[in-house]
Amino acid sequence: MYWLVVWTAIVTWCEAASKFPDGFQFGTATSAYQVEGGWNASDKSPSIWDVYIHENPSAIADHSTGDVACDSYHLWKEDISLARTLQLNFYRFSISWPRLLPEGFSNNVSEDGTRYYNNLINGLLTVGIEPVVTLYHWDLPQNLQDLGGWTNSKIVDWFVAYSRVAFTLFGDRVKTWVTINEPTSFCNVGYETGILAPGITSPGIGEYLCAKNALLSHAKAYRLYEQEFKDKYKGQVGLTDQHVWYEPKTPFQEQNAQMARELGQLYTFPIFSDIGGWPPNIESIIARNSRAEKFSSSRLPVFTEEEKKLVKGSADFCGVNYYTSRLVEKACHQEQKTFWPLYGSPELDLAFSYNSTWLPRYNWLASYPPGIRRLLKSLTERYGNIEIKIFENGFGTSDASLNDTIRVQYIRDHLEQVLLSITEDGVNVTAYTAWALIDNFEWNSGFKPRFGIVHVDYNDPNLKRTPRASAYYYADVIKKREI
Ligand code: GBH
Repeated sequence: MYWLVVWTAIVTWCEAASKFPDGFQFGTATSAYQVEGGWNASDKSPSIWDVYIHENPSAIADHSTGDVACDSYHLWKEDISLARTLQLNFYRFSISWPRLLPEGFSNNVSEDGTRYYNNLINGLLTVGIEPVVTLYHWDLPQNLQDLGGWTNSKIVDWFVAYSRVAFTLFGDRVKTWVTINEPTSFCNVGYETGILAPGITSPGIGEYLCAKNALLSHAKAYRLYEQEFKDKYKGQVGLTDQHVWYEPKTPFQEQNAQMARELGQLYTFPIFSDIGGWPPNIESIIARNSRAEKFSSSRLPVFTEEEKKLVKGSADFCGVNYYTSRLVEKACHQEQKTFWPLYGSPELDLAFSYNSTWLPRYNWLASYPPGIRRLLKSLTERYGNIEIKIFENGFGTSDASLNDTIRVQYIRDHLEQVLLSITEDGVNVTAYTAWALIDNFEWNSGFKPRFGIVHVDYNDPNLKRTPRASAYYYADVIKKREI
């Protein structure tokens, strides 16, 4: 009898330990430029990606473009039926700003763009899948870039006007809005190093102008929803950023690792900290560097008290895109024209690398599942019991095969750590998103990296989609709600 009780307890405990809590949501993601194609369909105007890629074909590894990509502009029904086969709880996609607003401004709303996103949203809802909509996943209307894009503070008004159109048109059905995807990435590669569209090289300046404007744009869109839509529609609005977990390369580098984590909070601290504004030690280091370089004021634009208040608390959840971790050490004053969160910070004079045991590795992506748990724990320790949604996690391979055991393992191992965050660390994480639903255009790496749990045959004129082993695995996780 006694043993029976113990046995039952163990079995129940094991079940509980491997089960995701009720309400935990599983999804997959894509973004407009990476899958849609239809770059000049109907009245759509060019985005910065259309222009950048047509003018700089050699900036892309395989000289490909997103002109057609996965042609989801025409094949959206197939994407929905894949999402349905997998029984996803949600599908995260992004709206192409210049498809919805061909002039970038809200004076002219495209009928074709409206129809396209209505079809997608309604199609998903019909098969019981929640649409999660990102407003900005890097495809700015080119005419707004001609006016300075994210470095012009007017972008705040333009973005809020765009958000208003989207909330008005789709808010009755879309309950989860992601304002901006990975400001850490696009402000750096777009306006600092210039390695991705719009290709502006402005070291130490461009990224920070973009950073402040992106935060204000997000916050004002959040406040707009809060004031005019929330009562009616009861949705959630937040931002999702790329998070890299930083560990010290040697025990002596602990402080440097902490500084890297601090810089990694550039977009999170202003929203979730009690005091608001930039992380104070980062703000003072940049001010000090700027003075040493003889600038008359800090290269990092300050927040007024009013702006701090606007941004502080402007999110219903904290979106986390996690792929990889890095080891941190002090650098020797190297000139860097690389993507900061992955390769090093010239501002802090830090160099990043990976541990050789973090396998598998593909390009910049070294798999380190414990990193996601440590990251989630540190966010929770820092900001309290905030709701966290993992809006991207995935692995790229150059191997296009359907039997993607590497990806199955990657997803399984990361899900395991997410579950431990919930059961052991008490982290309030409520969603997991596999990047990506389908293979797609991987920015400057072109079509070579395969991130899809579903294979896309780019040689087939119909761009045939075929689920990989990882898709079947993920569908099974969703069905059983356990790993
Ligand atoms: C995310 O970026 C994006 O949100 C998504 O669109 C993308 O497809 C996905 O992850 C997979 O990459 O490293 O110097 O060659 C993650 C961060 C930013 C990593 C761009 C690759 C390319 C510049 N990515 N970066 S570099």
